[in-house]
Amino acid sequence: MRIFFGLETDSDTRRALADWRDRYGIAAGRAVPAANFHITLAFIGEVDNRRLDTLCRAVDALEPGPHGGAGKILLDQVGYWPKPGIYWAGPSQPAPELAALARKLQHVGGMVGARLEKRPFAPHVTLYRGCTEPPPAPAVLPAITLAYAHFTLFESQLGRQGASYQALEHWQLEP
Ligand code: 3AM
Repeated sequence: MRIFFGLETDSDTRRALADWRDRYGIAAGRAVPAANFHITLAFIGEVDNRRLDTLCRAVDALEPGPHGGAGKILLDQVGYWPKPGIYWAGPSQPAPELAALARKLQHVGGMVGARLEKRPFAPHVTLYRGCTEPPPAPAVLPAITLAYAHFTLFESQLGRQGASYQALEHWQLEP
């Protein structure tokens, strides 16, 4: 199975992002279904059940402190990355706690064979895929707060309708 760690979005955040996208964030590409909105922390890739179990137990064994705490990030900017062809919403301010968590999860992923991500962590919610042209600058930027109190291990299933994500396991973050 194909897996990654990420932050889920709650229904209010999903709705706010979808509303902003409908009004201001139009792009020539495939709109990601709001149910799929998430922030990837660490992409792991293909694992079998044994590696999945090893990975989960290694995350369990992380000290509670280093998981960092629950927090919030303000999604107040948008961007376009031509190589993956995605248009996204993300924070304009650095999110050091989240970056530390992402690094830790990437490191744990390395134990089951995941490739280490060389690019710096850039938290983002993908709004459109398959954008071959830069989207027009929006008239109004988003200002949407995503609060998080846990992180999630997702399975990504690729179907005819595109990807769908199943939450396999959650880990709480300190309040
Ligand atoms: O969070 P976003 O939408 O940017 O593009 C995939 C998606 O990113 C990315 O992992 C997230 C959940 O599927 N992804 C897919 N394959 C990848 C790979 N080989 C990858 N990220 C890094 N390396």
